[in-house]
Amino acid sequence: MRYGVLSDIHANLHALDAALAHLQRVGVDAYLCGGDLVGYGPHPNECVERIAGLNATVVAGNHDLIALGRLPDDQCIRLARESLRWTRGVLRPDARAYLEALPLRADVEAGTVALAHGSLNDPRRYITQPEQAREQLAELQREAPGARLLLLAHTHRPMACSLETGAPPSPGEPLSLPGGPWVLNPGSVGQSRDRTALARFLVLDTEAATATFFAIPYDEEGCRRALRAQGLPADSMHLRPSPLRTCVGGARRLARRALALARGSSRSS
Ligand SMILES: [Mn+2]
Repeated sequence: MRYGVLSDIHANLHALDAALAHLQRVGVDAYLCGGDLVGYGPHPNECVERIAGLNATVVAGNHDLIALGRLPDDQCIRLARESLRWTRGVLRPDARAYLEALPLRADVEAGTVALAHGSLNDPRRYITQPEQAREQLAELQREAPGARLLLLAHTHRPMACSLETGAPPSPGEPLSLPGGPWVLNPGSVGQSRDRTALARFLVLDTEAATATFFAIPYDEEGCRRALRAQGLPADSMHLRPSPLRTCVGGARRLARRALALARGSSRSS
């Protein structure tokens, strides 16, 4: 089976339609969605309707749960809180009912592929580091020994990590998934956190055992116009890395590397 894997759509219909058109061109048999259909963007009802129309296997994301009032919004940045308040006000009963019915976790292909939003047991947890991904794989193998793939979302950053490798995936090139298990994260369709706004998603081919990541441009101006028309901040669809955030992130990475080096040398001494 060839699956189109989408997540973190965040009510960005312009990005979602570009992603779906691309997936239709490359050809997929079914769709998987890792949640966060709503929040930040101007088209929550339309995005829910699109995903519902795909007959996709979908799990709930933290933004979906906050929009439904099933999770508190105290861990959100102000932009997210305000946009979720707006989302709650405009969500139609049919879209709400669709989101209400979403599970936190789904298994496909006879339990060989697991799908969750943040981590296996917590839609709010960020799995950003290879070591965290490997802990998730160990947990997955304990509870579902037949599982070969864990599809996660939430970080808005693409990830392909196995027990042996954690190299960032290059868009457009099929990555072969020998052995396994693997954690894959397609990145976000509707809210880039990179320098440029791109819709990210992937194609998972379970017969060929490959994953192909995509990062494509879309009509971001159209999305900005729609945000303005709703009185929402026009940059909600693109959280650029701030110099401060980049700096803090860089310092954290350096500290982690130093710690790993120190551990390595203490083991060898
Ligand atoms: Mn998200």
